[in-house]
Amino acid sequence: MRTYNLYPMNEMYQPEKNDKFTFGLWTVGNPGGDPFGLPTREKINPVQIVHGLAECGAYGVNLHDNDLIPFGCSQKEKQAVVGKFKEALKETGLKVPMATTNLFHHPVFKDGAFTSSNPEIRAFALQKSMQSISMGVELGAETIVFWGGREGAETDSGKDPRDAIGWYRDAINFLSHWVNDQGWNLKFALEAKPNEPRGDIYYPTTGSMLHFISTLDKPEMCGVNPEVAHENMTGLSMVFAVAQAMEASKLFHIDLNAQKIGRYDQDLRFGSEDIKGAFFLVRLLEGCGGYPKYDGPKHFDAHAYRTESQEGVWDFAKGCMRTYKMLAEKANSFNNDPEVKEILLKNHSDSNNLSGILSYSKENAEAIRSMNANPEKLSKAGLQYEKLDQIAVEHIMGTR
Ligand SMILES: [Mn+2]
Repeated sequence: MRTYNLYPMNEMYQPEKNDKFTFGLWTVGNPGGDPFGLPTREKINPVQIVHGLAECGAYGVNLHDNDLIPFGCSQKEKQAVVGKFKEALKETGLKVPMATTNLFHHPVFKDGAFTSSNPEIRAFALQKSMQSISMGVELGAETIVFWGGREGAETDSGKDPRDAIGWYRDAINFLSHWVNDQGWNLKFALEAKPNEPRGDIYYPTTGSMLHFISTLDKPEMCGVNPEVAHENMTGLSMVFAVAQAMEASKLFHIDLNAQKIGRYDQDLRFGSEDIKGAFFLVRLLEGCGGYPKYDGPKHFDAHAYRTESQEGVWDFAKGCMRTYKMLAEKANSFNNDPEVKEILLKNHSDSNNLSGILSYSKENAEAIRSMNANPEKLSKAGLQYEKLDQIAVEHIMGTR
């Protein structure tokens, strides 16, 4: 097993293939347009993106169907574009671990795709998803992400949300049965977002997605794709969302970026906001507390500031990966800090050997009922979280 400090300083944070760092075509390919202004840099084509990402040290590239092939293009055009893309993948060794379907850009999806009131549009959304999944399989994708950007409403006068929720379930069930019938071994990763572009979106959080999965025909094939920005938009904890997904063995994919709480979806460079939140997230993903590490792709779903030229886009991409590796190193040093270990050991000690009676049996219920508890004494101890948190800050800042 490699340890970071075996390497000279300047090579310590170089991305490696087994880091499984990935970027979407739409992330480094983002030309800097926003709802108020035109693009600020040239659009680069998918083949150039593949070569650029390979030079940066990324492991893979992800895509929406329409990032690669324009909406409504002919079969012949499609084959030519996909052929060139596959050639670039072969030349660079880049993988396509994840594919997804654009069910939000075209006006036909203005009132939802899987949750459109119009069954004809719901059927078209299925057809587009099937084509997109087929292309993903052709490119080697193992995970299909579903982000329902238009699956929501500005007003609840138009449809009953219970219908919409049911239609979404019908669609995921349909596609999971279809994938199964094709003999493909794919995973579906469902991505939540509270709002934007819709006023409100159904299944607004990772927690609501986790419950939704338990209602599906093939729950074993479905997990979640939490995004830092999406959880933070609601003011919720990304660490808690990811922990719940990991504990349920449902973290199938992850979208790393940064976000100021309560704003529009900023998709900032990973670690550029809330560095302590990013630290505890990386610590979770890298394995801590006796739990294994997450070993799926780590996808940076973010884009460079609008102020940047193409050079700045690659600065952005390298920055995402470098910050992840720096935080992984800091998380490791925090976990191995003797003072951290000592405080945690003390707070978690079971000196009266009580953990055995905390799972239910009739005997344990009787033991709990007749226990001589002393809440006054128990409330006296300070937990030293001030010290623990400061130690975390010192590790992040590099002073410890
Ligand atoms: Mn986002």
